[in-house]
Amino acid sequence: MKVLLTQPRLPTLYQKPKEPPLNLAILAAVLEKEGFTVRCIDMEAHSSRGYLEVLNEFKPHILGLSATTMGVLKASEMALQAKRTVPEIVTIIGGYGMSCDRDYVMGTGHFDYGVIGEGELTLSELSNNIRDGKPCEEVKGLVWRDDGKTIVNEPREPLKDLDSLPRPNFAHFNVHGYGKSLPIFTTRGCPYNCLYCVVNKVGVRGSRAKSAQSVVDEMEYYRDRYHIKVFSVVDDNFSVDKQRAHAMCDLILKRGLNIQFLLGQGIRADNIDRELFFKMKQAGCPIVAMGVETTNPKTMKALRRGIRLERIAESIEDAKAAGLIVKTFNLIGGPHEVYEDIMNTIAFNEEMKVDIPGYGVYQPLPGSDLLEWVKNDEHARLNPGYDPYTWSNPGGDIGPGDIPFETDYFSFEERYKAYKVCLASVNQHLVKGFVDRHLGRFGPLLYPFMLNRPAESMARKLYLKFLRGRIEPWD
Ligand code: B12
Ligand code: SF4
Repeated sequence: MKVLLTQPRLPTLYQKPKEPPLNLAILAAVLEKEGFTVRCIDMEAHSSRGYLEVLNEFKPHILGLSATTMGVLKASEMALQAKRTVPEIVTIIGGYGMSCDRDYVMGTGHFDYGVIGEGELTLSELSNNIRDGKPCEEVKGLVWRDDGKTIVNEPREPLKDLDSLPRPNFAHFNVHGYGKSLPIFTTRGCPYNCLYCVVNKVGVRGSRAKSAQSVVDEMEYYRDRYHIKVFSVVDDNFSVDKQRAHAMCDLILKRGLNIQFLLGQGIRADNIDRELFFKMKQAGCPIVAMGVETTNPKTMKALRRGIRLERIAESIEDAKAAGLIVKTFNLIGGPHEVYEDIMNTIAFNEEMKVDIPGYGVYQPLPGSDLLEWVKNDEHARLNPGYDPYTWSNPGGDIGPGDIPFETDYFSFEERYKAYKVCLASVNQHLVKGFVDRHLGRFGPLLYPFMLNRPAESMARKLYLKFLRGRIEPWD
């Protein structure tokens, strides 16, 4: 039986994907182990004609689509196209979009089944049942339609032993056509519960980890098979278990792997210490990202982050002392926050000499507690034009109408203004960082020539080009 796995293309910040998709690679490996003939097509890297060609030529019995919230509508179009091309095809949707809002997704009408949470076991059981002509009512983690109604089966327990999974199969992709790195997961889930985060919608709250040995074996395999030496860790919380993180670094060093691993997706600033930063740097980690999000203690509390700014500052200092490039995530306009707080956040990043400060607006995504907060707080209101299913930020920029919500104390206009100030500060910051790093003590002499709008944006472009592929595959 033939299965086609795919994900839609979206106009996002990222012009071209830098890495083949891990979600499709792991699902492909699981299905292959069960004896299915699998093909993958990553629409981020192919034209829609390519998709139709594959449908016509491969004629899959099952189509598995992966989508984030922003990808659901495109995925639905693709499911419809598939049904028109191969009428008997069974369409299955999985990923964050489905896990966060099953009614909306199943309501689009072109998916036969939806999978909530981790997909490996559910997709494999469902595909086996389809192949063997067995019913699907008992398959845990599955959502399906019956007579126009959405039926939700019993949830599936999260996988306990991540080491039992097969190695993701990247042979389905032109690995070298993407970039210089491959994505890898070493843990799943997160024990925290931040207001704006949907990570625990896939799986349950808490963290599970692969053993150090299995992670390092995987890296070694990819290095030998594809000559890939850079791995981006997509974990939500890489160092929840510090001992395991140490063991992983020790093993990389012991085997003399000579690889790099990037923690650009972020680690919790309080799940790490100076010793681990130094060890990570020694084992080949050049960059680490940490969430700052806000400098206002009341907002920090409302976001349920369970961390203080002082602790974040301490970790930034430790990471810098270890020689790591530090990137931060900062958000604009959380509960209680006003315009001046954002200026403080910029100042904090500058004082801490953060190498790559990143700023974004909050997205009250379906399924998130933030959306409930916006809907229920008497001082907050959603932008009537905001639709999470069509929201995108092509080129990494958003317009004044793209701010998802406002509060009485921080209006849409002020939020947009703050966003622009943040972006300008990032440009200045990157220019200064570049000049300081590469031109040493003579660098500051160049500030008067470089710190103006056109020079800054040119320098930012050059700087990001320089970084790309070296330390951060998707910045
Ligand atoms: C790497 C990554 C990216 C990469 C690559 C994404 C890709 N699809 O190839 C890049 C940088 C391109 C990217 C871009 C974006 N991302 Co992103 N990304 C991630 C990240 C860190 C890891 C994804 C991953 O590979 N996980 C490992 C795999 C194995 O897990 P998984 O994808 O969840 O898949 C499992 C299940 O979901 C399920 N499943 C998934 N697909 C399918 C399909 C079927 C048929 C079945 C049965 C099951 C199934 O089974 C899988 C195995 O268990 C996640 C956060 C995270 N830790 O997961 C955010 C995350 C997915 N991204 C997110 C967002 C918002 C974006 C952007 C919109 C950012 C932007 N502003 O531009 C874009 C949109 C991209 C798109 N095409 O939709 C959000 C999604 C939120 C949501 N509600 O949808 C997340 C959750 C981050 C967050 N905390 O908010 N992203
Ligand atoms: S710590 Fe990070 S991954 Fe965990 S809930 Fe908070 S934002 Fe999400």
